[in-house]
Amino acid sequence: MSAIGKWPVGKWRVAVCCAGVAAMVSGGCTRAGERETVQGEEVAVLTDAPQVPPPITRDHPTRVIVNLEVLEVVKPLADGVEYSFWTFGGSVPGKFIRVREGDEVEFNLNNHPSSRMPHNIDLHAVTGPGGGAAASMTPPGHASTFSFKAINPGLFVYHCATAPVGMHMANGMYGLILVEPRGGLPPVDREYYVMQSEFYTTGKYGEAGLQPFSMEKAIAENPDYVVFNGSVGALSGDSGLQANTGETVRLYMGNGGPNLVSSFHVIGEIFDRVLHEGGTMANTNVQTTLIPAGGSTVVEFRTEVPGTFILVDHAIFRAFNKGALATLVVDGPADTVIYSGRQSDEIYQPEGGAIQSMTADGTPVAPPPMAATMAERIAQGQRTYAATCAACHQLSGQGLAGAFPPLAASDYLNADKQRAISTVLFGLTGAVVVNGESFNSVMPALAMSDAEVASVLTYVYNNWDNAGFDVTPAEVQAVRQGGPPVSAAVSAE
Ligand code: HEC
Ligand SMILES: [Cu+2]
Repeated sequence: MSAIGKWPVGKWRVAVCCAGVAAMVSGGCTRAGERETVQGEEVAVLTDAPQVPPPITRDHPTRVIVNLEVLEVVKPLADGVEYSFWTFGGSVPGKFIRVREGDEVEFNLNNHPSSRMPHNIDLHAVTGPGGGAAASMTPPGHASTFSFKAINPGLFVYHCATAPVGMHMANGMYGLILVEPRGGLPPVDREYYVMQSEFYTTGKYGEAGLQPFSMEKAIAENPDYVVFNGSVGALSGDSGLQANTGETVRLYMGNGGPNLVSSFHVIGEIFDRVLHEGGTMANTNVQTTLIPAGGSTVVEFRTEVPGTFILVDHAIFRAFNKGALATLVVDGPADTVIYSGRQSDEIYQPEGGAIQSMTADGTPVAPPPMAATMAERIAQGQRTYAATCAACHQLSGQGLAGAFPPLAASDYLNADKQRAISTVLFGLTGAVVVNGESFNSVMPALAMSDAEVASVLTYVYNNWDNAGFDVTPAEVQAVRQGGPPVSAAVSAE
């Protein structure tokens, strides 16, 4: 793609030529309050994310007609997971709208006859009560019209504001409208539209089937999914963003919330320029930028080296456990001065390097010497317990209410030695009841040797009013050879 638009680079919305109360955001010299004449009329080009309508090349405001259709659709939220989305234009986020400062916008909101709900729209670009919400309340099979003048330039969120507002937003009703400043934005090679948002489902993350909205989780602000552009993986693999080396990329980023603030970051890139909160102020050389719920930001960067760059919410569990990941693949020749890639890989072994490790493939690293007797196992197990288990189950085995079950006097633990061994070897997920209290969480599989597992469990069994069992390495080995329980994922009790 070649340079977009016709504006001089470097003229970054600074009112250099206007004195006093000049229109700060303008490349031109029109004074604030002074109105340009509206000329002509056109129908707005609307696009689905990640595409953005072409830049506006007009040097005057016009009457822009926006036709936006509300559709309720069932679509994938993740692999095997479906959701009934309420949308502005058929997908999440809603269509991107692009107008120019000073434009008069005639807004037609059409609610498809197949909808079950009335909907409306509150555009943050509107100066007027409710941002147009009351004027645009539209029952299924109806169409409403209102108009507004785009007074302030910037990147604005729009969303449905029909009660219950939170639910309409949580179901996908938000998008972005860009009001370009009079002088336009500096040209770039690529522009993309990305919007972060959360979904609250009755099932856990990844639970298959059509998932209903969970009002309870939404009120608790505890989403199962945090995604870019409406679903897990919407912007990765073949659908990821693309660029070539040496290009400038501009991302129009929105955050539909409904609850969370995004700590937006691109792994391996630095934002050369950020239009803070989608307004006029430009910050430079930024690593991570905040996008408020119901807010936006514009980031720009130059692609210097090829590779895959990952867009994340740097509240990082959202990225790796809830879906907030997208990719930008940059093609082109390498520049080893800017980034060398791996230059060497040698063994590093500091003295006494008995580092506790939880390796991905489960292979234990550097097993400690074998404890021969039960007493030795208890002694050795105490150290392992403090180093590995206490972080979650606490030093005296009392656990943490609501999060980690107790190991002290645990009926679950004492009922079944093999099951306890299996828990440490293979991990445990799903609902378990310990001493009458239920837990439904995840214990990770811990990469430990047979001897370590034997020791730590012998220690646990011989403390805190537990059953006093001895657990030998041979017993652990037998359970290991049997493999993880078939229903490891749904597990126990
Ligand atoms: C990262 C946190 C974490 C660590 C570390 C951890 N556990 Fe757990 N453990 C849990 C959670 C969470 C559960 C409950 C899992 C569920 O809800 O399905 C659990 C359950 C158990 C249970 C069964 C329930 C009970 O209370 O009797 C046993 C036994 C157990 N852990 C032993 C251990 C031992 C021994 C270690 C150390 C070698 C250990 N755990 C390390 C989080 C942890
Ligand atoms: Cu709605």
